[in-house]
Amino acid sequence: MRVLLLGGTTEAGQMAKALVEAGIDAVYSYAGRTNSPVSQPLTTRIGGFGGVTGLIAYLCDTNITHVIDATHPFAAGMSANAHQACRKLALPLIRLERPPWAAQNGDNWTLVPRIEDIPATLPDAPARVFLAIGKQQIGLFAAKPQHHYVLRLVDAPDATLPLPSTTVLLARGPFTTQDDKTMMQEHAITHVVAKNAGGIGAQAKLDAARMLGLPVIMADRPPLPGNNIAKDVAEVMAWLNHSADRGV
Ligand code: 3Y8
Ligand code: NAP
Repeated sequence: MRVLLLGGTTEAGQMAKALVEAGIDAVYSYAGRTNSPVSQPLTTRIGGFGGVTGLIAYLCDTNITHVIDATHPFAAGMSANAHQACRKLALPLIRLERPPWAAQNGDNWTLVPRIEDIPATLPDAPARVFLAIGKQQIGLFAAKPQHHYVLRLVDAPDATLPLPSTTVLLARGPFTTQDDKTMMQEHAITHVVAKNAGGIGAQAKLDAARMLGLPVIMADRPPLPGNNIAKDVAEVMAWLNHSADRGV
């Protein structure tokens, strides 16, 4: 058995530890999106595969027998490629997916289907918006330049930002509620923008927003292919052991 673990999330790190403990031969894969990703206890490769064809070639060349997609719920491109490549090669694939967040008492959420729909929901009057969606989709908010945006990024932006009024916070999660509450007060945040990542690493901002009575604009997850889904590491390990027993 030789497993490719598509990572980049907290759960992928937990999955890596479980594979090491079980003595299973596995490779951890990062996209190379950040300058110095957290090190993992597995052999690690960094960078794209080169689309579906590149991924198929990689799977064949490295004799991968099982693929675990533990990428972020918004990493839809990687999940689609993994689904296509594994179907083509008839390779077993499972997606480790954490449950989405749900609004609680005291929350003031506006739900939108996609991140692209968020700028339209912002008010016309100038506001102070905490953008906690990373840097890949900041350009969408150029449609509402009247707001001041507080951006939290993993790495410093390598180009000028497409927004006239910004504050950049460099930080890598997981975050704490107290820190996020203090940050929102210090920056006089009036709106919080998030994507429904689920998990614990990014939840603090929602708890802080609730404590401060701030509105949250929450983008729903993109639809992902495939129906072999595990909600935690134990389910993935049971799937691996079951398929090993069946000799696949
Ligand atoms: C490169 C690996 C671990 C994994 C930690 C989790 C938790 C902290 C919270 C906020 C939200 C955001 C962002 C976020 C979180 C965890 C997890 C998670 C959100 C690292 C990592 C990589 C990335 C990529 C990065 C994206 C960005 C998204 C920042 C490592 C730290 C906003 C998603 O600068 C960029 O281009 C950043 C790009 C994709 C979303 C985006 O579209 O910009 N994650 N994040 C992975 C790779 O190369 O394959 O550097 O160590 C991992 C983590 N980020 O093991 O502890 O599991 O979700 N990551 C979101 O959830 O909304 C921050 O600020 O409140
Ligand atoms: P994406 O849009 O789904 O993928 C774009 C391309 O990046 C993929 O086609 C693939 O390139 C490459 N890629 C993505 N994940 C990869 C991985 N784990 N290993 C190797 N190549 C990978 O991905 P994304 O949303 O930019 O996310 C990139 C990484 O950040 C993923 O590891 C994801 O788990 C992590 N992450 C993302 C978010 C988020 O909000 N999107 C949040 C936290 C962590 P090729 O086509 O060349 O193979």
